[in-house]
Amino acid sequence: MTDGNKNLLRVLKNQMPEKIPFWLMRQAGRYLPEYRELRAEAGGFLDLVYHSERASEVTLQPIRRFGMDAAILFSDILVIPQALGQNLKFETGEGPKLNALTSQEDINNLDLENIDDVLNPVYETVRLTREKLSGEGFNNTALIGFCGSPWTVACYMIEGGGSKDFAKVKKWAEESPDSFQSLIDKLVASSIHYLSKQIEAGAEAIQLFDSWSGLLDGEEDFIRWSVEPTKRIVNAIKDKYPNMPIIGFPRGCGKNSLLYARETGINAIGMDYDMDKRWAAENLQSLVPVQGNLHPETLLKGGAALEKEALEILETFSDKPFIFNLGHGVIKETPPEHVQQLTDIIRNFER
Ligand code: 1CP
Repeated sequence: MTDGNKNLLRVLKNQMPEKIPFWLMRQAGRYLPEYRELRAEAGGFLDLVYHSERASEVTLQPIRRFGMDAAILFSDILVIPQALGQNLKFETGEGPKLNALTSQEDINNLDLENIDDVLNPVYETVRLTREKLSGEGFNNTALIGFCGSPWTVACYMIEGGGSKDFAKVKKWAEESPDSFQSLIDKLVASSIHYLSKQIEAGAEAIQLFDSWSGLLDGEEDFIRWSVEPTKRIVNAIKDKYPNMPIIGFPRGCGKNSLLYARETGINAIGMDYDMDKRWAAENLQSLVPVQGNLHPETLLKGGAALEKEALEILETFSDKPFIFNLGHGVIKETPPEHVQQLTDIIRNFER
């Protein structure tokens, strides 16, 4: 099978393969015992990310068990801040911790020139994973590369980690938009470089994670900080690689997703679990193929609840190009058997 015929890539070209493709955000991770084992061998999370051989194994683990239609590179959106020179740590049981940016000088000090010194192992992971996918006969599984969208990455860089209200980044963007823009510009440039290198190493599609775009509730802010930077990245990638499909995931942005789908140039849009399915099928899916949006807690529950919601999603979206996914990442307590149950439901579904 030639690569462009993989079911997931066909949907991204707005086609309707017979079977609905699926993958799950955070499909590689702590809910899998084989992941926990490799993670313990590696030491820390970042040791796993920058160890190309182990990272490629982790990427393939869910594919070997469940045969998803996409493997997603095992890395993190925060490797970009680290590559730009910001200190990054993952403490066990907690989220990421960065030395928060607090001044324009901190932004000026971010160094774009040497990011590959840090990121080279990630490109090697992509290359190795692609090689193993075909070596192991996963000829219908596409390899997805990714990065965080500039707004979301900036959120972590300014807050110094996750946050309840993201007050610091909102204040910076509102009170000093030109200064904030200079950070966004650096993130746009580094993302274009980073994605280009992933594509050259073998990524067959790209996903942009804008996990915090929902904080930008006003249309003007949403356009300036989510839509515009995304559009610049999409344009630059499409200039170099015209056929490279790009999925955008503007989480939590509700009806602003229409603006995002119309203006950014992405090929498909990820829907979070709060997205109203009927509304999305009528309004969003007529613009671009959609991906989503099973609630990760329903996957955690399994059983009849899982069957009901999964079938509802399949029935709602299967008339037009559609990729089944979750509305956010797999929860770490999820029993792998529930992922198998979901796999069977999707594979047995006939449109
Ligand atoms: O202990 C562990 O093993 C770490 C848990 C973990 C994992 C498995 C983190 C820490 N990152 C990852 C991998 C990861 N992160 C992937 C790999 C591919 C896959 O999906 O299977 C991807 C695509 C990401 C992307 C990512 N990292 C996002 C965007 C998606 C989302 O969740 O909204 C974000 C926001 C991050 C930051 C991050 N990394 C890790 C955590 C716990 C977080 C969230 C921090 C927070 O907001 O509190």
